[in-house]
Order: sequence, then structure tokens, then C-alpha cells
Amino acid sequence: MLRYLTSGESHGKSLISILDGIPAHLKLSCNDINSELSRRQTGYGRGGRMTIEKDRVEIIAGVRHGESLGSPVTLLIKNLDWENWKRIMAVDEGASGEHHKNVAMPRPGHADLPGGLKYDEKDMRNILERASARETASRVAVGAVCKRFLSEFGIRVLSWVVEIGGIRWKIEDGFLSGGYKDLFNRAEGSEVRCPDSGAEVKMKEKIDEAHDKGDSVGGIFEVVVTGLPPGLGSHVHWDKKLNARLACGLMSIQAIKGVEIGMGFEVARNFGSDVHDEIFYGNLKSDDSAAAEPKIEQWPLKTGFYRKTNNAGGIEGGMTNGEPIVLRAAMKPIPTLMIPLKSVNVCTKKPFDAVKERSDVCAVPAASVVGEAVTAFEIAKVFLEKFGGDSMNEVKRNYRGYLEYLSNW
Ligand code: EPS
Repeated sequence: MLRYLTSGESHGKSLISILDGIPAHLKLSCNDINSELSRRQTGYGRGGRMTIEKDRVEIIAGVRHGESLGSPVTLLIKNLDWENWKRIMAVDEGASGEHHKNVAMPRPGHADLPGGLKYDEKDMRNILERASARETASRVAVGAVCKRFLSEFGIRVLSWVVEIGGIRWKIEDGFLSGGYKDLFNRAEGSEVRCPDSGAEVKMKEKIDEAHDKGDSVGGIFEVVVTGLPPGLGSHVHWDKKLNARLACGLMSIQAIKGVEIGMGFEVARNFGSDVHDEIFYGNLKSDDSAAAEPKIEQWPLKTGFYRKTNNAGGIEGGMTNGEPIVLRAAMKPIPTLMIPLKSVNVCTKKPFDAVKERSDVCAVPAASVVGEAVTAFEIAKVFLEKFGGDSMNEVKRNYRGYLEYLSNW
């Protein structure tokens, strides 16, 4: 079973993740992970912290001579800001000096108050340090290994931003003719990860407006997985349903408040005949609709069944149906505001303004990269459940056998 743990505080010494269950002989280098870490650090609207951190991974265990060993893969990312915080965040008792940077005024929308009540912490720095989205660097490192694994089977996980602060861009508005890869390439060249440069300008204006007001903005990103076989996940039990597992992964990202799959909430507003994707059989269609991402030559997915629409977002009955998976996640505006909201000092119980911490105005582009990572983990996990083996060759044999079976079904 593929599983992972992350550990580390935002201003602590470093972040550590342990990923267990990667088969032996997966080619893996620090560069595979560092390129993903850099992608997460970009984006218009980030705060001062991103000028301090230059996230780089050190592979501590689980890899030898450029290949996985089948043992847990341990990944370490240093927090460069630790140098400025080592007294405040010191491990030793009484070593932090007089300046503790205590947090007594909880921020509405943050983990501060519920965490303080739950863990009996009047200094809510002890909550916010771990609640911080700094932890998502660990998840991107784990996701990068999962992406490396999936790429061996022609499976790609892509993302872009579709909305920031109420400024929307929809796939239907254009650009799909070049396929998902083209959308992704456009997003990679955009400071807000939006494939449409017109919408990008307006999104940046919205972020500037929030910045000037001391406010923050949220938004929506979309994650697409291509190259999938049908039959990952299952209808037989709640915890085997892939849609549920993907939703859980996305909802576990800091500040995510909602997830949609395919047509999402719109399914509830339409007739069944407008929602369900009709089934066709024959050669793969050659039009440019949502499912038209070319299949990878090395792993030909030939069932003969296809759809002309993908309102289901690639999942029916908790299983992949062979079309691309399409997910969207909504991120709330970051709760740290420079014009703080009303709060209460938890020690004196007197009204106060919420604490002001250095923070981001908008982190939706970064969240989109994190969305890819958690999706890659869930897909790699479900893939290994079906085709699992101790070595890459064994997994490939299993997958090849399944594809052969499918082509004769
Ligand atoms: C975060 C607050 C900010 C962000 C941070 C998440 O950090 P700081 O308090 O040090 O300014 O920059 O994000 C990261 C450090 C990161 O690597 O993404 C928060 O409170 O969630």
C-alpha cells in the first residue's frame, strides 16, 4: 500500500516526508522533485517568505544510484527562514529568550482558535506553525515521486487556475482545441497559472486590489489526469471509490473548502439527458472534445469504447472510465489580513484585532500545483492497488497483462 507522512513546522528547521510503497527500480533524482518544488513557489500574490525560501530536496533514504530500493523514500526540505526563527522555535526548554512571537489574538478563518481550544494552547503559534500551508512543500515532494512513477505508464497530472477573486475563465471559453497539454503549457507560462492571458490580466488586477486594501483573495483551480485505463478504484465499498479518495486528498489541502468532479454541482441543475456521457464504440474519435488527449504509444489503451463528452469527469461508479479525470477545488481567501478582522485576546478575553502575520495575498496558483501532487499520490496509490508489485518490472508486467485483456474484451 502506498502511504505517506509529513512532519515539520512552518518556521522549524526543516520539513520531512516519508513515502512508503514505491516499488524498486523507479528512476528518481533530486531534480525530478526540485522542479516540482520550484513550480509551487511561483505565482502572483505570494508574500515575502517566498523570497527567503528556495526549496530543494535532499533524499535521505530509499534511493541508491538513481533508483528506488523499495524501502521508504525519505525526503528533507530545509526551511531557510529557520535561521531567523531558531530562538523563537527552539526545541530546548527556555532557549527561546524573551521574544517568543506569541499569538494570543486568533485569526478568523484560521486554525488558531479551534486548535488552541483543542490542544490547550494559549500561545496559538503552537497551532499555526503546523497548520501553515508551508507543509504543502512536503506534499509536492511526495507528489513529484508519484508523478515520476505514473509517467512510466504514460499517465500525466496537469493543472491550471480557472478563477481568482471572482474573475473566471472556463475551458469552454476556448483553447481546448490544442488539447490539455497545450492548456497546461499556457498555464506554466502564466503568473497566475491561467491559460487565458486576458483573464490573467484581470486576475492580477484583483490580486493588486486585495493587496492595496490589506485584504486577500481565493479562487478555483482545475486538475486533469490523462492516459488512464478504465477500472481504477471500485464501486464495491465506500473507501474504494476513487472520486471519494480524490475529494479527500484535495479537501486536505490547506484552505480548500469545496471540490467538484467533472460537471460538478451543475449536474444538479440539468436533466439526466444533458448530464450523462453517451457511450460509443469504434476507433478512437479524432475530434477535439475533452477526452481527445492522445493516448501514449507505449501503453495503448484500446477498449474501443469512448465518449464525446466528459461531464462525469472520467469517473463513473467510483471507477475510472478511461476518459481524463477532471477535478476542481475552491480555495478560500487566506485568513491572515493586513486590515485584521475582529477577534478576542484569549488570555484577557478582551476584544482585539486579530494577529497580523506576514502572509500571501493569493496562493491559488501554488495550491493548483499542490492539487496536482495530492492527485498524483491518490492515482499512484490506486494504480498500485490494482497492478502492484515489488519492482517496476513486476508492475509493468501486471499492467501490460491488463491492457492486453482489455483490448480483447
Ligand atoms: C502561510 C504563511 C506564509 C506563507 C506560507 C503559508 O508564511 P510566513 O508566515 O512565513 O510569511 O508564505 O507559505 C509558505 C511558507 C510556503 O512555502 O508556501 C500560512 O500561514 O499558511
